[in-house]
Order: sequence, then structure tokens, then C-alpha cells
Amino acid sequence: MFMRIDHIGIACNDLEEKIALFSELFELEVVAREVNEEQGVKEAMLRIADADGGGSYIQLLEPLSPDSPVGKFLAKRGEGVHHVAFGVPDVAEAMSKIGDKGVRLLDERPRHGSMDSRIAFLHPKDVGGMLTELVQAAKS
Ligand code: V0V
Ligand code: CO
Repeated sequence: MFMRIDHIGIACNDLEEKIALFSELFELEVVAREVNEEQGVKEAMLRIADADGGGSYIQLLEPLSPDSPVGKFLAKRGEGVHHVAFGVPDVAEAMSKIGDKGVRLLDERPRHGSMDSRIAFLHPKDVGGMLTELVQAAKS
């Protein structure tokens, strides 16, 4: 299956503080910011690279509430890597192919993601302990 790394999601207590840290350390540019109520996050995308099939990013995530996925993660594990997102050409097709292999899909259908992408999550327990996101980037 064609895949690339679209982004690494990092759980943060303070989004602005971590934007300052990552942009200073690695000279990354913030290319998008969004509040995603459905996912319970306030997030920022910092560009690592551009490519024809879609770029790659660090995604910094601050929870909107303690009972959201990122809020619970922070309470349990503290700040750090929260998920890895694979870029795929067609998220619905990737969901069905991976679902057929017995991996639990956390979404029945694709959801709205950062920068108008379409996203779906796979259960971490079925992917070696890694919360995995599938991303179909918006057409540019
Ligand atoms: C939980 N677990 C993880 C994990 N979160 N393992 C690895 N990475 C993570 N991030 C483990 C946890 O330690 C438990 O293992 C087990 O999975 C079940 O977790 P839980 O605490 O009982 O359950 P919840 O209620 O915390 O749910 C966990 C899941 C939930 C993964 C099901 O967080 C979820 O549905 N996430 C998908 C949505 C999401 O994360 N959205 C925020 C990013 P033990 O202790 O039983 O061994 S939004 C985003 O990326 C956007 C918008 C974008 O990219 O555009
Ligand atoms: Co993400």
C-alpha cells in the first residue's frame, strides 16, 4: 500500500509554549492552526517538508477538555508523542483494507482533519501500541 508519514502528533499542555519550542529548535514554520471540536483539540501544523503527494508535519495538540482523547492521554502519560499519521491516497479504501486484516477502526467513516484532510484512527492495541491515523490530504 502506498503510504508516507504525514505527521507526528505531539500532546502538549500548552500549545503556544510548544509552538515556540519546536519552531525555535528546528526552524519550522506554522502553516495551519485549527480548533477541532469533534476531536477535542486545539492544534497547529509545523511544516517539515513539501512533496507532490502531500507534505509532512509535526502536529502539536492541546486538549479542549480533560475527558478528550488528548486530555486523557496527558493525564495518564504526560506530554509526548501521541500518534503517527500515515498519508494515503484514499482514506476510505485504506480503512477497508486494514479493517479486513482485523485491525479495529476507531472511526466508522472518515472525519474532518487538519487542513481539510479526511482522517480515521486505528486502535493502538492492534498496531503495536501506536495510535495510528490515516490521512487523505486535501487536493491542492
Ligand atoms: C490510549 N492508549 C494509547 C494511546 N491512547 N496507546 C498509544 N497511544 C495513544 N495515544 C492505550 C491506553 O494506554 C490503554 O492501554 C488503551 O490504549 C485504551 O485506552 P483508554 O485510556 O482505556 O481509552 P481512551 O478512552 O483513552 O481511548 C483511547 C483511544 C482514543 C485511542 C481509543 O484516544 C481515541 O479514540 N483516539 C482517536 C482520536 C484522537 O486521538 N484524536 C485526537 C487527535 P492499557 O492502559 O489498557 O494498556 S486529532 C488529530 O490528530 C487531528 C484533528 C488531525 O490529525 O487532523
Ligand atoms: Co493527527
